[in-house]
Amino acid sequence: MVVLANPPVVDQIPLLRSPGPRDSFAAVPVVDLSSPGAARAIVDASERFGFFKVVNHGVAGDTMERAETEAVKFFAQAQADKDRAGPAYPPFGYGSKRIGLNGDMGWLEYLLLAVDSASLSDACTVPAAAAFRAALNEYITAVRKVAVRVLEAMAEGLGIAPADALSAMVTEQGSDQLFRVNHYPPCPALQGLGCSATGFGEHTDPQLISVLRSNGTSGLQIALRDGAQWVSVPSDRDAFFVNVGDSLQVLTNGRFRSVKHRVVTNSLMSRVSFIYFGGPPLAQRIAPLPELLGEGEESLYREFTWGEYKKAAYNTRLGDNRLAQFEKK
Ligand code: GA4
Repeated sequence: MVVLANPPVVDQIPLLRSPGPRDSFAAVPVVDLSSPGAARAIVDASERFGFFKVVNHGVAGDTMERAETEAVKFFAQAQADKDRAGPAYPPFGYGSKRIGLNGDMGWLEYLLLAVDSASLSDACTVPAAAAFRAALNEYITAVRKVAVRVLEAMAEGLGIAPADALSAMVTEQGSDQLFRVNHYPPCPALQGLGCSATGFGEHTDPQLISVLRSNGTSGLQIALRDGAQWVSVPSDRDAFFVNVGDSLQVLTNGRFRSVKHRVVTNSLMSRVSFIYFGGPPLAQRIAPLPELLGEGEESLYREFTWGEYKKAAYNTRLGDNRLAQFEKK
């Protein structure tokens, strides 16, 4: 038995086996967004993994750096000052360790923010600092363009018309876009013990796609073969990582898979990540696109709206299979 001199404060947070070098996902699909083969590569990666990395995306390094610098400053504040920007529920703001409404915990603190059009919603008064807001708005405008290009490439690769059939869902008036800034502080108490604190437990994202960028600290892992194997994704601060979400799995009738992922904390270094979640308006019907249904092929899912799915999602635990209740038996 291991007896710790100073028991860590991680007692409510599940531990995970620390990733070793052999768990690294060297084969993460890389999509060059500026190349003519991007559409094909995106469809291929979305079918195989529901996950890929995007390079040559055209977003200036400065835009990413500024947002990161401001985020680091925000999280470096005294706890009492950060708490004034909370709670995260309802509906938006700063949160620490608690994820969702049903008891999930992770070794992180975060900002959960609403996006209107291409910037933070005015209704979302957090963060208050003008420099941080400006940096986030610049970043959000840029990352949203990447999301739109990826969704347009998906439509092209899938042979769906019009070109904005998917991207319009996340850009039209009333689209339910979210933005999240996560800070995973190091967890030195577990150093050398062969296990790490769970930063963000395993889950799939409910939206169409999520676009993530992190600093140079790794920690993101994705599940291969429906969870039979977890692999760590080497960090790349110059790239974006795209996850297929549950809604896109349904829109493609299961052809694209929403990828299970999680974050493991580092024992020595902070991880900071930004995630843009592209969701549709609440009234959007989520059902397979007719062009993607073969002759006589039926939807694998009961019909629902994004609003219904979102409501159901907030009644689940993070690791639950949220689509299961919408599958046709
Ligand atoms: C996962 C993806 C996004 O981070 C998120 C998360 C949301 C939350 O943190 O409030 C949820 C989670 C996420 C899915 C199930 C519910 C809702 C926590 C939770 C237990 C913002 C989202 O949209 O869904």
